[in-house]
Amino acid sequence: MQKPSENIRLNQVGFYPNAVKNAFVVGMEGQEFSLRDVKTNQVVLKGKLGPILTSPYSGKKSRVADFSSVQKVGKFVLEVPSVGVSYPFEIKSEIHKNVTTSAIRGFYYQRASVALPEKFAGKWARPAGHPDDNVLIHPSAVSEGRPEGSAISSPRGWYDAGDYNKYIVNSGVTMGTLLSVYEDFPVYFKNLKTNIPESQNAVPDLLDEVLWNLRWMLTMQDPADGGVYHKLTNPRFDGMIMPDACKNPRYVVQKNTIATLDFVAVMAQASRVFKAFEKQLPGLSDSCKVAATRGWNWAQKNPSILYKQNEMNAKFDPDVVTGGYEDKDGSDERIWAAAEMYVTTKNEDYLKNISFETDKPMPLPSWSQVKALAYYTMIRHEKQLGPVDQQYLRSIKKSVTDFSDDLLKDMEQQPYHTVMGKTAKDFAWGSSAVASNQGIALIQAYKLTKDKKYLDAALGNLDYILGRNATGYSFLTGFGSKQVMHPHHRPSIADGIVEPVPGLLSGGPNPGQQDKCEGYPNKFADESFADVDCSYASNEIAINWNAPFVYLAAAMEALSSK
Ligand code: 9MR
Ligand code: 9MR
Repeated sequence: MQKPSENIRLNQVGFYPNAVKNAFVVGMEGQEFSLRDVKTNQVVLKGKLGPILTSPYSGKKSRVADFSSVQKVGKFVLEVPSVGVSYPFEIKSEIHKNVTTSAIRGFYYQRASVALPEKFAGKWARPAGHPDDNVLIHPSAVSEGRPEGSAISSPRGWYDAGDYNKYIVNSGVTMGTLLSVYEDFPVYFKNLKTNIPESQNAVPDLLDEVLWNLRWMLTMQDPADGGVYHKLTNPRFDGMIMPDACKNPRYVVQKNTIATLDFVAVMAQASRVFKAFEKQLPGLSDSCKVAATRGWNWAQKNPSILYKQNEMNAKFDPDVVTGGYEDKDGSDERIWAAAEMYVTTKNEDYLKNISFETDKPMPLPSWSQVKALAYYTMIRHEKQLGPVDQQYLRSIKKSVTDFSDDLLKDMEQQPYHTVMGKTAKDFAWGSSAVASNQGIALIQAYKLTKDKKYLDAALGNLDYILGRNATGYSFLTGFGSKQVMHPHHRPSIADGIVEPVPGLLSGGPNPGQQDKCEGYPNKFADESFADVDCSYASNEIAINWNAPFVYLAAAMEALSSK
């Protein structure tokens, strides 16, 4: 068979039978396309390419091949005379099931303090690393009963990203997103198995995975006063070595308001979710609520302690130069924590002095911006909220649908007909998470309106991540014909295995190119991606990117099975 052309861009995994199905042909060659069934060699559809579209970043031309009318299950290729043939792809139900389970398993591979046996990790099995049972109190973090140089035990948790540190702020948005996909689609997760050590127990696998990080987070709260440490970290990043080879000392550093509020929100939400598993996990829900309440009280007493790494390093030794996650504005974390506390406890005091700020446009979630998570939670639990809440709810719902309507505007003029990439700021560090979080907002709008246009656009962003984009890559490791092979991910670099650890979402195009790596094709925002392992600015993986991807893929699976 002909070698596939890189100029035909499409979801390299495939399509649901009754979904919109688009491929994009880059360049001006060709006029017509045909869809061929690989097994029977029959052409099942002939069509014409759509009007010329132009990338606002590179000026490159593209045209759509719309084969939505083909609902036949099977394996296909798209052929465009004088361009070539596409990568093969499938049309079938549950097309993103493996993508979903693999992306959840991505978290399993990020587990700290435990060995990953072959039974669960396959050829990526590895010994335990970072036991974190002797973590030093950094001088920035001393408190009553925890003097400098004393040690605590703070095992488990997920490695944040390509590095091996564990950061509370980034755990916040990650856990909030994973708990939310569970709350939004509990039936879907009830029987979804991901082949992890806990798969045989009576708790859904997604929640078992979440527990691995939840139990770590609980150890990050200072028992003396309820404040929460910013991170558990080396002073400087480990080398490009396997977890078990890492021997650097680890510290917990400075408690602060934003980390504490993120912790509060997660614990309040977890308390709600795990309430239903009281039999399997006795006391957990209550422990989470107690931890959340203590954290909330600490944050009330300490409303504006910010984490500023350079200032900390000027005062204390050793210097800490790992990921900063320095957020200067805690107002959104306060809104999120308040909303989660309120929904869990039904105590209206938590909403005192809280404005949902719906007069401003809804901001997309990220590690430093969590206001929308509060909106989603209020909407999700609307039936349990009292009549006083209806006024908030109306404006919150409007924020979500307004945001989504803005996303949809001019979508058909975009070079890949995706909402992702309409504005240059979409191509931030971790742009794959921008695409995923846009997808979540659209799914929220769909849930509110039942208007399928939002769902189609969300699926378009999933297509974007799996290959319908200006780079031609599928950004989830292990999936697609043109795969990411060299993510900035220490185990993938150090394990001697050709394939990277699967189920991890690469950051994606980022014209900032802060890593100054060689390998970027150019500076165009939508193409600024380098599949080289030095490229932490475009090709790292991170838990806060995997989580919204899990949400998007799982939601599409759950909603398309209806
Ligand atoms: O590996 C680190 C990655 O996780 C971070 O995102 C990135 C930016 O903070 O830093 C990486 O570490 C690099 C460090 O910043 C500079 N020296 C080389 C390190 C490995 O590439
Ligand atoms: O995702 C973070 C991005 O928004 C920041 O611009 C960048 C530089 O501060 O840091 C990213 O987070 C990294 C963290 O600091 C350390 N672990 C790896 C994270 C992903 O690159």
